[in-house]
This record gives sequence, structure tokens and C-alpha cells, in this order.
Amino acid sequence: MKTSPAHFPKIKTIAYEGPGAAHALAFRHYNPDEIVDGKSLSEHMRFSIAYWHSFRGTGSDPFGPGTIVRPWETGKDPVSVAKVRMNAAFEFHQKIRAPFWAFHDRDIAPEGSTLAQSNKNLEAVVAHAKQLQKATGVKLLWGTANLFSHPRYMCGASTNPDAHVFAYAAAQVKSALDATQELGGENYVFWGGREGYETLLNTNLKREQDHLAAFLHMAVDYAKSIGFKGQFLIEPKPKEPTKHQYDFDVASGIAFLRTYGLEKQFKFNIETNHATLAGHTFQHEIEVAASQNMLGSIDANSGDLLLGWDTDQFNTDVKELTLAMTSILKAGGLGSGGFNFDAKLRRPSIDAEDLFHAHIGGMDAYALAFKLARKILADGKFDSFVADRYASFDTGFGKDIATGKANFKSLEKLVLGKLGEPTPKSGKQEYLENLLNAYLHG
Ligand code: XLS
Ligand code: NI
Ligand code: NI
Repeated sequence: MKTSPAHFPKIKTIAYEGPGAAHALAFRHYNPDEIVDGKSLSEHMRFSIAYWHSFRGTGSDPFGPGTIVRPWETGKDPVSVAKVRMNAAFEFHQKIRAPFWAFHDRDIAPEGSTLAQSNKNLEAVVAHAKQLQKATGVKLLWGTANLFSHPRYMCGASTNPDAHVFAYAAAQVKSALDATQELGGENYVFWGGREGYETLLNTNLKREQDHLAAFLHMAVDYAKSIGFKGQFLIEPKPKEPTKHQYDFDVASGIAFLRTYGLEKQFKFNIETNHATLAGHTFQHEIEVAASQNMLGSIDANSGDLLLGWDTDQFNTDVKELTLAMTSILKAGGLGSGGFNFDAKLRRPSIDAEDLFHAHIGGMDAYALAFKLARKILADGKFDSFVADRYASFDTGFGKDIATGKANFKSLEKLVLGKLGEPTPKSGKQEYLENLLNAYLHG
């Protein structure tokens, strides 16, 4: 089967032209074929396109309708339109050279008037996606279920006060897992869209968290029963659409998973914009997950620090990404995860070409950050500074503290005796910030 090359007729496959590239539609830093440590850059980066933004996004916002009109969005039968749209998406993947995609069930296939009809639509489109994956070599990074758009989920899905809604959500995730399995998905994501609350006046917080855990246990059991080997990922976000979401950030996610005995089955999908909404840096969330060996995947985007919502912009901030990348590389990479562009065009960016500029910018920024982070880690200057900073815990009484051999009494004796008052040591933040800038700007 061939994907018809009719949807982006004016745009050729994006070529790597290096930092001095003359064309705007060219990569300056991302050379997918470049070999680094025996692996291509494409294999290192595992870039993924978010179907919902790039192929379902219309530019609508709470103040007005969509602005983006794609030529393939015509026809009466929504399942046929879904298939043609998917042809366009896979053509885009090939031209932008992104080897992975990610979807919600309802992005790829229309919701029917009954669950049975929705399942039928999904199966038809999944069969089409399977053929496209085979024809293009594009693979599925992860699947997920949209448990937040339909009005039935207005008070949550697995945390809904009505057990009937819980049951519906369970049935929907069952099919989304089947679809992900059918398409060879390497991960499955749970983002708690409306799994939170608007007001505690009508909410039993403890019961809702118990139900969320029961739901995730059912998902684990079902995945096992169908032989799904992909990694389960929680995608934390503190708020939006609800005022308070239960998976607030990675730290609260870890506490939740451990409380309910789910910590072995889940890792985290960390989204830059969700980190900043929670009052953290992107790198902070990565470090917290990595510290518990729970770093799974990245939803690559950026927020606007002047705005309090998820603006889902393409991230071109090389400094932020370089810092994040040092933490990711130190953690040993993302394993079965990848960098999924959960990012959308700005409302006035209505040209098909803008979709290319957006992803080129994101891919180049990440590839540059990857190279800078590798250099930083190879030089080891920051690492040796940090190691020195904690060196007092490597020997003597410091080692006794770290290995559990010291106690309040033994330490009191030392301080009253030969230790006395500690000598202050500089944290050298400004020196380190300058060192970082030297890597970024020479
Ligand atoms: C929304 C989330 C969502 C998840 C998938 O803020 O980022 O897009 O990635 O459900
Ligand atoms: Ni996301
Ligand atoms: Ni988001």
C-alpha cells in the first residue's frame, strides 16, 4: 500500500543542511542519520508527533472557533475522512522524518452514538493505521484514551462519583489498550484530564483516589491478560481542566503509586508545560522521576510563564532543553519512551508549512540540546563540582552518616570534641551559570 503523496505537494522531505542552512525548511542540528555512539540520531531522539494537535487541532480557543482549514477535512462519512486525514499524517511523518506517533482513541476515530459503534469506528481506523505503519515504518510511541472531552466525563472518568461513568471509562480504556496493542505501541499513557475536582464541597477526595487506583489496577490486569508488554506511564499535571488534578506532579504521582502498590508498573511521561504549571522546572520533574528510576517519556512542549494555562507551544529554548537533556542522559535515556511533540501551532499559524516550521524548530532545538548535553557530561565539570560538594560524606564520619552508622549521640560527641564549628563553603552558583553559558554560547 502506498500513501498518496498528495497532501503536502509543495513540501519535500526535510533535509539536514547543517547550522549554516540557507533554507528555512531544513534541519540545522537534527541529522537523523548521524551516528552517535553506534546509534543514529533518529534512534536516540525517538521524535513523535502528537496526532491530536497536529492533525485534529483547528486553532480554536475559548473565544473563537478554529482558524486552521486543512484540505483533506472534507467528506460526509467521518470514518472515511479519518482515514484520509491519517494518510496526510503519515505523509507528514515521512517528510518531517519523525519515526513515532501518539494518539487518543477519539482523535483517530469518531465517537459513535453507542460504545459498540465507537469501538467499530476505532477498529476500522486502527486497521488503516496498521497498514500505514507497515508502508512507512512509522511506529506507535503510545496510545491513550480521551476520558475528558465527552460530557459524560464532566465530573471525571475513574474518579467520577457515578459508578456507571467509571464502568464506561473502563470499557473505553479496554478498547484503547487493544488498539495500542494491535499497533505495537511501546507505551500506554494515563493523563488524568478530569481526574480531580472543582470543589471539595461536593467531593470525597479519599474515595476518588481509591477509585483511580482501582482503575489503574484493572488496566494493569487487562494489559497482562492480552500480553501487552508496553510501559504504562502517568502524565502528571497540576490543574486544567480541573482546578486540582490528583497526579499533580511527579512527586505526588510517586506517592500515589506507592500508596496503592502500583509503583512497579508505572513510570512517568513528563510534559514541560505541566512541570511549569506545577511551579517546577522541566529539569526538576525529570530529576525527581529519574531519582526513583521512573523516568519514562517526554511530552515535548513549552508553556508561557506569563500565562497560567497549558499553551502547548513548540519549545525552542536551548538552555532549558540542554539542562533537561543532561538529566535525561545521566539517567540513561528514555528507554521505550521518546520526545513526543505535544505542542500546537499558534492560532494564526494557518499554513500547512507552519506545521513543518514548528516541528523543525522543536527537533533542531532538542538535537542541539542533546549534543550540548553530551559535551557537558563528557567534560564532567559540573559533575565533579557536585561530587566535590558532597565529598565530606564519602569518608570518615560523613560516610558513617550516609551508611547509617552514625547517630545523634555519636555526632554530638564529635561536634563537642574535635569538629567544632563547620567552615562555610561557597555554592558558586554564578561561576556555574557562567560555565553553562560558555557551553551554550561559546
Ligand atoms: C493535556 C495533556 C494530554 C496528554 C494526553 O494537557 O498533555 O495531551 O498528553 O492525554
Ligand atoms: Ni501531554
Ligand atoms: Ni498538556
